[in-house]
Amino acid sequence: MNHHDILAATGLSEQELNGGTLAVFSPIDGAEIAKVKETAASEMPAVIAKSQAAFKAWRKLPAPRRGELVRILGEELRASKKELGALVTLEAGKIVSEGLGEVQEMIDICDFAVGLSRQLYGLTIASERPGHKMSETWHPMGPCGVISAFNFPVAVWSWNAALALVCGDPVIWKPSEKTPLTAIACMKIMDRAVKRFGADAPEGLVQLVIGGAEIGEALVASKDVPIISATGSTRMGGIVGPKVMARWGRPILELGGNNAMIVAPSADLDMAVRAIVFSAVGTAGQRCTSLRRLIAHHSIREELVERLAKAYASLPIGDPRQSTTLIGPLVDHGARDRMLAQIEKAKAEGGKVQGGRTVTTNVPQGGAYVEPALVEMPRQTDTVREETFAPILYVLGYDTLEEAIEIQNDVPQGLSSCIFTLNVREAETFLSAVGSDCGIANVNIGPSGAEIGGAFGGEKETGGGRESGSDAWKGYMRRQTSTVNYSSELPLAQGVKFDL
Ligand code: UN1
Repeated sequence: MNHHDILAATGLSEQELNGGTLAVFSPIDGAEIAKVKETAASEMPAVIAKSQAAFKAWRKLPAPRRGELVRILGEELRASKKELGALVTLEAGKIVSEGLGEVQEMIDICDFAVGLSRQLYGLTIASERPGHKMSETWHPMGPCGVISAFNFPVAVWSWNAALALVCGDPVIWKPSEKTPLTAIACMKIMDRAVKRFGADAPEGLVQLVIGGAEIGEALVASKDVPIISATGSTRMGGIVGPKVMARWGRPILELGGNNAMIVAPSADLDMAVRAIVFSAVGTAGQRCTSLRRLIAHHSIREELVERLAKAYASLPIGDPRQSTTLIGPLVDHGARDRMLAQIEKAKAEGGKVQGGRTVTTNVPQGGAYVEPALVEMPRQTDTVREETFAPILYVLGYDTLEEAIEIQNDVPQGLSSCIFTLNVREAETFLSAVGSDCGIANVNIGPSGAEIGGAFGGEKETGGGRESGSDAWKGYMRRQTSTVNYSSELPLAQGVKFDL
């Protein structure tokens, strides 16, 4: 499908596509595909006020009823999967299968949230006082601002929106300026769901704001937006997090990763090679979970690098719309320049580079296509410790598992990690308190491509937030501890006596 057909299939109107000033480019060939309307900073107070008004109504609806809206959203996403997936390909440059996979991730979180809407469990706690009952209840928190990145332009919004909605919170979404079209398309799908759901959905329950830093800033600064869920660079999170906390809001941060795989002597190398290639070059290395560091035991390092170099040499790079392509373009030329610059820095630190060159033949002209790079490093240098959003895989060696874990943890980020081993002692040590320090730690699976059922996020400069599955929903609600006295006495806790 050409650009025009992909856009036409989404049903976006001429006004939505070309009614504004923010130019949108396709990473496929750098072509301008739209000029969308930006939200003015002066409109933000009204947007936030609307969200607060929506909160007053939405929080009163029983959670299972709120879940019904998310159930319908899941249905609408199923019906639009192909068109939305294709738009992700057009606007973010993902290969077809990954574009569709992203929409599937949205459907999955909707299913998860529908079930959750009949749970949102609290606790009962044994009280030390006779005739007393102690319990814990979860209540809606208020508007949730969602700041999302270009690389998962729709799924990350849905992780937040599906949970926030069942938890009773309205949503204000600020997508990346690079991917507003997929956001507009999601809003159309959301609007269809709201219409089917009926009058119980207050106006302004889910709103989209498009624009740059000043739009995000309005959300970050407002006391009326108690939750800010931000996904993106550590630099961005370092600004957003403290500002939200300074006004007593709750940040949920999902920032940079520098994900590693340890390959032990016993590893199934066939499986490891496949896992490495998918996680290092899939999405052109532009997932926050992409594999960036390979820590291979000295006894197998050389063989592994040889096998990887061979696999890398045959990878189909090109137009992400073609079903045979595995590596599409980087998001833009700036991303490619940063990749090339990092490779030069690594070289200066003693790195031995294979691949990593610009590709201009058999690819659409105008896009930023690159060969993925394999960079063997003498040690973990400063450049290796930085996250570069591109397909660069640094290879390091180790002798003992202890050393491997030390290298794995010796970076500022703490998102995802994994070990390939058939040795249960090694696997369990890696997952133990003295093992990986990351939010995600896998065995015989690469670091990327997590399912929605688990909590997603990581430690250190990754920001500490958790989104998606498990009990991440608690981040979208406020906790209330209640003690009820149904006796006719008034005993005090801790045995305190205060007789009048
Ligand atoms: C991201 O890159 O921001 O685990 C999210 C994964 C995907 C989500 C990535 N399920 O790779």
